[in-house]
Amino acid sequence: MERISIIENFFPKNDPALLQKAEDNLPTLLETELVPVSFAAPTLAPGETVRWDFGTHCVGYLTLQLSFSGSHPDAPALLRLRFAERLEEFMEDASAYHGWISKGWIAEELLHVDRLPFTVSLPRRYAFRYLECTVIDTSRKFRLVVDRVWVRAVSAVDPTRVTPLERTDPKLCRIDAVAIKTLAECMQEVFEDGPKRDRRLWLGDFRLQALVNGVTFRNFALVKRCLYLFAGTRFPDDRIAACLFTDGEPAADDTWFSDYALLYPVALAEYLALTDDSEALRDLYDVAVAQLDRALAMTDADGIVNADFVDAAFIDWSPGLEKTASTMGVLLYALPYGRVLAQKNGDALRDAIYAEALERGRAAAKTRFWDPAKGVFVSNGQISPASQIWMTLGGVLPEASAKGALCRLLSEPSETPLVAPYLHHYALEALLSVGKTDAAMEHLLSYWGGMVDRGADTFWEIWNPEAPDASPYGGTIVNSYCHAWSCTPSYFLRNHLL
Ligand code: RAM
Repeated sequence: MERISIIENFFPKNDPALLQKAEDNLPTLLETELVPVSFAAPTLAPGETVRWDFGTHCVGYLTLQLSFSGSHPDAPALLRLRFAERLEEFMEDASAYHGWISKGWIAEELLHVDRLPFTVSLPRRYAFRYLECTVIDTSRKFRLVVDRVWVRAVSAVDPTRVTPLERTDPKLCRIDAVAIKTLAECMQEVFEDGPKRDRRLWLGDFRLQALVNGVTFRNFALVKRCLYLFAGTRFPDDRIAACLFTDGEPAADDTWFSDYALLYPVALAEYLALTDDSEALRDLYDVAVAQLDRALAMTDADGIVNADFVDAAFIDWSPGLEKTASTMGVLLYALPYGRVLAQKNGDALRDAIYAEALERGRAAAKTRFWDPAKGVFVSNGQISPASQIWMTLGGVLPEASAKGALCRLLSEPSETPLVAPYLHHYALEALLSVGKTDAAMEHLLSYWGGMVDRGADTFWEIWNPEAPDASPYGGTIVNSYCHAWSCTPSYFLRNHLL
């Protein structure tokens, strides 16, 4: 399911004052030295392989201290290094990957070491727990000795600073710990979506990370930095990009996701609720409401989001998903946050416009999507869990009526099942919004608990228990196994469920 946006001659609109404030909130990364759990300096002949387990997921820079045994080396040592977040990844064959995102994400290196003894520090940052080293060749005269291996691990936060959950089901404690570790690994100079890939600031992921951060690390400077980055480099017409490149000069990607853009005012309102940062309200208000204003301008005569807006929505990686109802739901979900911002900023006119749009939009959505005979929301002929989730979150029906459709669709097999933990987050949020606390807890235990049962140290980018080997990219070798949008169990457990 390719999803590539290329806009010729795309020049983001940069606001130096906003970018400077983002820069002022750049975190200093904490560094920790990590070594494999057990290590006995191996002597390796050509063709031999050794694997090390660092015992925990690491994001950082690898150093190998190498020497030799035998005669003086008369040729380079040629090594292949492979990094894996899960042990299963070593079963993958890089040459068999022909997907639509770059092979450059495959975590492998071919290394020539011309002089021995030598200490090699890799310049690239890796995300992994396991490391494999294969000696492809030395020469007849010598063998390679690995004297020491270590990682300079980096993160903006220290996960041990968050008080672990106690006095509750051990499985829930484990899920919470894995979620916190996932978030910590993704908290670098920005909230990255995944430290293996794409290693950048994605808006949909960011909103969820900020939620979890609010009940764990409470690193609001990093949230502020990211809010300013999104506003500081945007589309020339003020749309907020779906993601930003922040390694180097910040630059908006030429990709716009209509649903992600709507989450910007949501994230800003949530940030302000926790910090009361009046400077941020002043600086970011116009950009935030511009996202809602554009969405409203892209509705049809009935007030339903138009086809262009729907085409630009992400919602989930579920192939074949019809997204009109879901995208409309995101708009209805975001409007009340827009009202909060307008009220905080004394913008009575906008508050009234959003209130009216909300009322009209909910009524239109009910007429367009709700099928009273079937008791479900139908989006252009398709019945999907995603539509039920977002229509529920959009408040289209009163709680009691929305509940049935939502619960049924989440428990029955579907042709368009939820794929990414991102949409599972909103499934949980929807269940809680209609008072289905037990169902939310069950869902959390079975979905995120399912990853824990399969040995997850950090939560994954993609997990569909019905199709465990699925990848939206055309190969699991580029899937990320420490992915920001999957870290929200801690938010639910710490804020709602326990
Ligand atoms: C991928 C990343 C990111 C997500 C987008 C939609 O490239 O996994 O997390 O937000 O897709």
